[in-house]
Amino acid sequence: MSEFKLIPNEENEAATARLLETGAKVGADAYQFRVKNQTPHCKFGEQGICCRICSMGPCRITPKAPRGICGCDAHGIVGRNFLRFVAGGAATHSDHGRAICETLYHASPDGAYHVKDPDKLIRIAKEWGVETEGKDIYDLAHEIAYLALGEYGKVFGVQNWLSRAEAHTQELWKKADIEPRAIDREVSCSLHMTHMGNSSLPEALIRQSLRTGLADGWGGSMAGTEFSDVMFGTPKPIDTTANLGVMNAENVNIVVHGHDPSLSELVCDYAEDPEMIALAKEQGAKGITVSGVCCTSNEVAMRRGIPMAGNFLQQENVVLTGACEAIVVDVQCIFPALGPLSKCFHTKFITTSPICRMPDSDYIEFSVGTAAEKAKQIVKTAVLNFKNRKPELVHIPQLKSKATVGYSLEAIKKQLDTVTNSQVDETGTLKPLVDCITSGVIRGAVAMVGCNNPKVRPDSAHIGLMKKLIANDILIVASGCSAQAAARVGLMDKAAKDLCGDGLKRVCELADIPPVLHMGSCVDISRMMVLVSDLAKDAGCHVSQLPVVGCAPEWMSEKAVSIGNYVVATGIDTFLGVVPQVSGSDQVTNLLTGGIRDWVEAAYTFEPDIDKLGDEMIERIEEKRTALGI
Ligand code: MSK
Repeated sequence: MSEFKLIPNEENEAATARLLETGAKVGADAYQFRVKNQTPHCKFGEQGICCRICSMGPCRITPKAPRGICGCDAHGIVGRNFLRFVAGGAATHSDHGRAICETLYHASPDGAYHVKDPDKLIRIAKEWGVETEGKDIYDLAHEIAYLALGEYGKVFGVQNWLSRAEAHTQELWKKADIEPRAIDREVSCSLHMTHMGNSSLPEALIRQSLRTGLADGWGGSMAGTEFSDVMFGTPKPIDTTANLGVMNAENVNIVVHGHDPSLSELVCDYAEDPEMIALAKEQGAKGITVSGVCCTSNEVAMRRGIPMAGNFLQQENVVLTGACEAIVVDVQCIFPALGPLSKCFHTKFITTSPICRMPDSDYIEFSVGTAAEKAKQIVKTAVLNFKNRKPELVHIPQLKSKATVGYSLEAIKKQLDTVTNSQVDETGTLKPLVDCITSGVIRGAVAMVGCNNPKVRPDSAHIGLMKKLIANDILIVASGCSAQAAARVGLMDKAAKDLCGDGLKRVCELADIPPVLHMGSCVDISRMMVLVSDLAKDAGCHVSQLPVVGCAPEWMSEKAVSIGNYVVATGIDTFLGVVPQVSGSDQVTNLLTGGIRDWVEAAYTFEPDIDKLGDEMIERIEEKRTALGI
């Protein structure tokens, strides 16, 4: 019998309940109460059959009113709403990627941002046909950043990174006419297509949804990932800890939250500055602890081992500990509730981006030119706030797990090379993984991604599915809040191999890896796209033939649907535990769950019963193995 134990979800829930008691003392609101006020949800909205695209309406589709005032039916309305949802997600990820490119454009040896992985920069330059010989690395960085920014508005042609895909995938994209052109063009075209009086044909709307998703995954998100690696270092395995117990009652606690590592990297730097630590001691603290929430947390955990306090639905909990001096946010997935909540405590809620302005926050605008000085100001603000803490409100749940994170594609290949002792070139190989899958030691792999959603018991679907999959010898790569769910309970502890089937356990031991590999933040799902493409190349088959599926069991954001679209469009069957708002149209639903298979050789499965969702994923993986004859 295994000795290793995960933190049971009940303990996490008990910790939340205890924190809500503190909240009640100070009159704090929390999402659990707001959910009650918002349910039951509007049925028209849930089914996607409410149209607010022009002001003749809003129009809602009912049996008595099957068409809106313009004559659009349920299928057109649902399809348009879905495409707008995807465009929102693609715009958001891609704008994050653009900000990273701009930061790289301003990197300099004596500035706040540097080129930490010059080899990766040179590899990308060669991939893009840019001469590297004899060039200063910063000149090259600026040249590549400029070209990358051009990908957002390129006049002709398709996204540069598409050439990374397996040849058959590229052919499918061309044939289906879904190769993404300029990133901004796909978002803009989606808004154009869905304007009153344009497309209402489901097939055209879903085709553009896939194309826009691809502009994100193989465009904007990939830029975000690749150039973050160039500036902040390509992640490699590193030990850290996760769950609320990483906050330290004796220290100044700074929590970084959001997505863009440009801010959090510098906050981490200044939190280690001896001047700041001395100041913290003067205030009565023993030191400074930086921890993270959401994908900013993933970014700094992967590169620096900064502990992970929690995922999306933990963001209020970090304030409810009463021990958070500052929650510092950049962009995306930030509850506006943090403003009023922080006011119930001594916590400073510090917003930093013109993209994410919120009431009841202290706004310290962060930009490339002033980054160092603003990061120092933020850390100092947090440190000086320690004295305002109310000791009687401090309660940090003592829950903490060990985690090994930092499995970029490069790191995975390197780890495999170590096992086989093969001397491969700088780009490495996935052949040992192919061998494990072919022999059946590992049955397949699942990319677990996405958010929390109060429609699902927080983290229960992520954790339940991961436990089931690893017990069935299925390797997991995880990102975003799914990765944090795994880390919080211990699934990224190498000792979690004891929860695996015999085959996967053996692989974990040989390769010295945990069974759930942390591949990064939301934008880093682009890493997974290159991973499956390289896997298909090394296996000599198409991506859609691999025993690999994607899953977002608790997703909630527009970004998640954009991700789903590029994952599925890359040939990976994608399983969702929260049904998208498309059930009002059987035509759109049938396209997404079946029809698109004719274009991209993959489709969605929507299944809110998490046990069934797990069974269906395993079944799909086994079907693929049978089809391959392995
Ligand atoms: S943070 S998009 S809640 S994964 Fe990337 Fe988590 Fe979803 Fe935000």
